[in-house]
Amino acid sequence: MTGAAGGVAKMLRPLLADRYTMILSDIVEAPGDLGPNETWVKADLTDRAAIGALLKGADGLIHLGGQSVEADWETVHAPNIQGVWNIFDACREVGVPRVIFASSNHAVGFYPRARRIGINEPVRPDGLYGLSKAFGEAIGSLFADKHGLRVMSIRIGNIGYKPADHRRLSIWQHPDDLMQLIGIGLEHPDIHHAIVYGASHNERAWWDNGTAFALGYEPEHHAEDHVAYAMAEQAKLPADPIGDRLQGGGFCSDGFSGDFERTLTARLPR
Ligand code: 15L
Repeated sequence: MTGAAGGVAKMLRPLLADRYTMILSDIVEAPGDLGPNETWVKADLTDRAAIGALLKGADGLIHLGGQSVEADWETVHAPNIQGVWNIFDACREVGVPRVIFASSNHAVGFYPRARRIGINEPVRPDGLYGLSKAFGEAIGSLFADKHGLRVMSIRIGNIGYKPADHRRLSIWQHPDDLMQLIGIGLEHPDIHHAIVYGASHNERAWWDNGTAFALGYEPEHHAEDHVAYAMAEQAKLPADPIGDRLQGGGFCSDGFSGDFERTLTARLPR
C-alpha cells in the first residue's frame, strides 16, 4: 500500500492487517507502530526504480499515495501524474495483477448536487487534483485493456468515522465500508477496470453506485445516523454560493472565474 503514512491509511491499516500481509510505503520513515503483518519501505512515487523494487512479488497494490488535495501543477504533477504512471508501469513490469486506485469525487466534482450521476457520464474535474484523478482512472483503463491488469478505481467521497458536514452526508464512507470495497477489488474474479464510488449507505447520495453493488458491495454504515453531528459542523462554516451547489464543494469555488449558471445547467451528452 502506498500513501501508508496518510490519514486514510491510518484508518485502514488495522483492518487490512487482519486479512493480508502488508508491505506499506510512503516517502517518510517507518512509524513506530508496525504490526507483525506489516513491513515498511520508504519510497518516492517519482522514483521508478524504487517503485519497481517495492512492488516485486506483491499480489496487489492499494495506491493511496500522492497529493490528496488541490495544489499547483508541479505539486500535483510529480506524484499524481508521473507517480501514477510509475506505479501502473511497474505493476505491468513486475507482474502485480491487481491495482486499487484511490480516485476521488473530485474527478466529477463539477456536477451539480441536483444531478444524480453514475459512472457513464463524462468526468468533470473540479481542479488540478481532480484532473489527476481522472488521468489515473484512464491509466487504469489502459492497463486493464492493454496489459491485462485487474483494476478498481474507487472515486472516494470522504473517509472518516462520521460525515464532517452537509456535503459529506452525501459522499461519506466509513473505513469499514472502504475496506469492504478494497477487498472486492483485490479478490473479485470478474474485475477488468471497475469504476466505483467510495460511499457508505448515504440516503442523500448524488451517485448511482450500481457497479459496486453488482460486485457484491453491501455498505454497513449509514450517513443519516450522523445528521445532527454533520449539520452542527456545517453551521460553523461560511456559506459558499458556488461550492454549495456543486458536488465538489470548495474545490469548485477555489479559483472559479467561469459562468456559474452555464456550469450549473450544462447538459452534457450521455
Ligand atoms: C478528497 O479527494 C481529498 O483527498 C480529501 O482530503 C477530501 O477533501 C475529500 O476529497 C472530500 O471531498 O471531502
